[in-house]
Amino acid sequence: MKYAGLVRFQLALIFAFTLSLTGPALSSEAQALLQNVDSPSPSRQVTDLDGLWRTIIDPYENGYYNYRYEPHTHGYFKDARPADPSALQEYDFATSATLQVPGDWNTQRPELFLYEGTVWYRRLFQRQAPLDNGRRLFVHFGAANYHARVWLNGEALGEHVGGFTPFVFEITDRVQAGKNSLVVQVDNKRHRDGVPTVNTDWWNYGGLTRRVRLVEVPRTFVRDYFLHLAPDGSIVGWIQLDGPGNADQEISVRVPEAGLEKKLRTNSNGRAEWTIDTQNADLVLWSPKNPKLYSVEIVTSEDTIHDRMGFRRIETKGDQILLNGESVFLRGISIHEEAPGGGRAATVEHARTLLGWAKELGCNFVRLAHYPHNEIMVREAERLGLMVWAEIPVYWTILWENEATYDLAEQQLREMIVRDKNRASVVIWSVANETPRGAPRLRFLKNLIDTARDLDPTRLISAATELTFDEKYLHLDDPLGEHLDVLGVNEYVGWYGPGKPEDAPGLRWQSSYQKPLIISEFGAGALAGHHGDEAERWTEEYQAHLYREQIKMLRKIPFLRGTSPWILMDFRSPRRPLPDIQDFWNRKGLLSERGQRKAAFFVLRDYYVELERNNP
Ligand code: GCB
Repeated sequence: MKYAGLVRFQLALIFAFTLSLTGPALSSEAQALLQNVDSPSPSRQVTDLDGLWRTIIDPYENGYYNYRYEPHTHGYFKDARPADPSALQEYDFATSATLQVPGDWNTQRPELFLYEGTVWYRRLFQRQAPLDNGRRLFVHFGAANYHARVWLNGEALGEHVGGFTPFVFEITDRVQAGKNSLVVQVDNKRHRDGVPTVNTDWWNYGGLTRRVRLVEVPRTFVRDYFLHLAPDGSIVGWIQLDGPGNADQEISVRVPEAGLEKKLRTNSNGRAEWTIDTQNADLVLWSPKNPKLYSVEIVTSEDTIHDRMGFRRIETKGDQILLNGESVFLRGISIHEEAPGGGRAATVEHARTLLGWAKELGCNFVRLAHYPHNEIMVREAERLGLMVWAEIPVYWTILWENEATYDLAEQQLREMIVRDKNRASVVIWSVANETPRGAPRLRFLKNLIDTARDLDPTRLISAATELTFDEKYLHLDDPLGEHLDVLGVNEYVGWYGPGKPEDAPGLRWQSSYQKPLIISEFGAGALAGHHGDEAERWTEEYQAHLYREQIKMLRKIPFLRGTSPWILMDFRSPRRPLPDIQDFWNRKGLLSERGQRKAAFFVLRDYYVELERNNP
C-alpha cells in the first residue's frame, strides 16, 4: 500500500514534468526572429551568450534521470548549490570545466573526441525584469546537435530535436531581475529513427555548435516576412506580426536605394501581403557576376527590420536553368560544414575561408551538404555571388515508414526554409541524398517536396539521386525525377564504380526526363602530398586523372547544367580508418584539411575558368 502511494506520487510528478517540458516551445514560424539578429535595429536588442559555458559530461544521464531511470525532479537543470555543508550534492556547475560556445565539444577536449552522449551546459546572465513597456525576450539557439532540452532558472522551457536548424523560446515571463541560469542538456546519440539516421559519412560533432543569443523585441514584433521577385518583375511578399497589437497595423516596406516604398495594413490575423511595382525602379538583379544587395526596411509602429536583400529569379525551361531569364551553368563544389583543421565551422572567418576557396576554383555555386549550414555561410555566399544548394539530412537509409521520422524531416525542412527563404543565394532546396528506390521512400520524399513548394514556390527542388547503368549507358531513371525541377545525381565512375576513371568519356547518359541535370557528386580520394602513378589509388595523380577523365565525359552530356564535385576540403569521418592515408578523414577533398591544394584542384579550376570564359 505504502509503495503504491509512492508510485502514484512519482507518476504524478513525472507527468507534470513531461507536460512542462512540452509546453512553451514556439512553432517553427517564430524562428524567423533569427533573420535579423545580426543587423542592428533600433527596436531590438541582441545579447550574445557566446563564450565559455560551464559544462558537465554525463554519459549515464544522471542529471536527467534518477536511479530508477525516471525523470529527476532535482536534476542538474536546477543548477543548485548545497544549502549547507551537510547537504549532499554531486554536481557543481560553478567549479566544472568550460566549453566554448559556439563550438563542437569533440575538438575542445580529448576525452570528448569520440563521445556520443549527454553534456550539460550552463550560462549565467544578468537581466532587468520585468521588461520595459511590455517588451518581450527570447532565447535563440542557432543549432544544437542533436537533442536539446532547455531550462531557465530550473524551469523547463522546452526541447528541440535536429542538429542543424535554429530554435527559440520566449522567456519574457520567466526571466528574473538580476542573475539568471540558463541550462541546456545536449545529447548527440545517434538514433535509427533519427534524421540523419545512425549511418552517415561525417563526424557526429556534438554540442551548442552555433551561436546562442537573447533577443529582446517590442511587444508586437515582426515575426516573419518574405520578399521576392515575381515573374512579372514586381516584388511580392508578406509579413506576419506577433503580439497583442498585430491587427490593423500600418506597415511600410522600403527599398530606399531603388526609391521603392509601400504602405499597407495588417488584417485581423496580423498579416499583410504586398506587391511592389518596380517599373520605374531600375532594379539591379542579383547574380554571381553582380551580387547586388539592397537595404530593405520594414517599419511598423513598434518594430523595425533592416535586412540586406538581393532580388533575382530562378526557373527552369526544358533542360535549361534560367537565372534572371538567362541560361546558366552551375559551376559548383560540395562543402561540409567543417572548419579548416577540423571541427564544426561556426564563424565568419571559417565561412570566408571555405567560400574563398570556392571562388578561387572559379565557382558560381556551392552545394552545402548534407544538412542546413549555419546562416553565416548562406549570407556570405550571397555577398560573394555564390548560388546555394541547401539540403536536409535525409541521407541514405532512414526509416521511410516511420511517421515520427517523417515529421522530423519535415520539421527540419520547414526550419531551413523559414530561416533562409529571403536569401537570394539559395536557388535550390534539396530534400534527400542517395536514398534507395521504393514506394515508401517515394511517398516520403513527395510529401517533403509538396511541403517545400507550399512554403516557398519561388525556388527549384532537387535531390541527389543514384543512377542505374548497363554496359556503356548511365540511366537517369529514378522515379523521384518526375517530382523534381532539377535532377541531381551522385556518380562515382572510376572510384566506387562502374569502371575505371578512363572509362568515363566512353559512357553515354540517358535521361527519362526533359529536365536539367546537376551532377551533385563525383570524386576520388587522395592524400595531399602523396605522389605516384595515375593508376595508384590515394595519390594526387589518381585524383587529378579521374577529374580530367570526368571532365571529358561532362562535356558530352547535353542536358548537364551544373556540377558540384565531392568535395572542397578533406573532412572527418568515422567510416575512413585506413592508416597513414585516411586516419579518419575522407580524402576526397580538393584541398587537405590544412588547406593544401591538391593537383585535382587545378584541373577543376581550369575547367571552370574555361566554362566561365565561354559562357560569361
Ligand atoms: C557519397 C555521399 C557522401 C560521401 C561520399 C563518399 O555518395 O553522398 O556523403 O561522403 O559519397 O566519399 O563516399
